[in-house]
Amino acid sequence: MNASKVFLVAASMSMSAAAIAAGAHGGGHGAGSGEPGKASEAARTITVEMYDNYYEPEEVSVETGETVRFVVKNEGSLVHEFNIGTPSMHEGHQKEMMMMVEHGVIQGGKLNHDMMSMDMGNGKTMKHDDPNSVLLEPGQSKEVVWKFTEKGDIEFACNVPGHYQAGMYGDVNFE
Ligand SMILES: [Cu+2]
Repeated sequence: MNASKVFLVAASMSMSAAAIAAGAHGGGHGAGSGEPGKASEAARTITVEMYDNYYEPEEVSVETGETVRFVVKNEGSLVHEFNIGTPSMHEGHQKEMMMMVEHGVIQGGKLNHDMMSMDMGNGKTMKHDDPNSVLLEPGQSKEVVWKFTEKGDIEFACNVPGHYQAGMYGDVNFE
């Protein structure tokens, strides 16, 4: 085998590995940022406080493969979200959140729970119960247990309309 052939084989191998990785990322909500974690596997708890419109802490550091229990508290006066995802996932979710505001599900500092469980006519609801996020009224507190399966461009963000744009997001740094 000459040198150029070796290079071709190596290139096609790395390309197929990339294609497999891309395929694994093509799944549903939460794909690309990790997966729901088991509380029993979380070695660490990070408390995240939400204010109008920022997080405390502003960023977190995790290890690849680590499961973290986030205790999220809304200390602000508006409804806020804590959502773990890639920037493009957040962008997509912001459209859904805009719809929630338009339908009166999110009303400033309140959530309309009746409206959230109402059938939107296609068998879907605006329940907002994805494992990678919580949507909280002022004073509420909930947990998100998340496993950071691989290194990536991941942020925690609030996708209530205008909040991300106001700077309500933070980086997940991989050690
Ligand atoms: Cu917010």
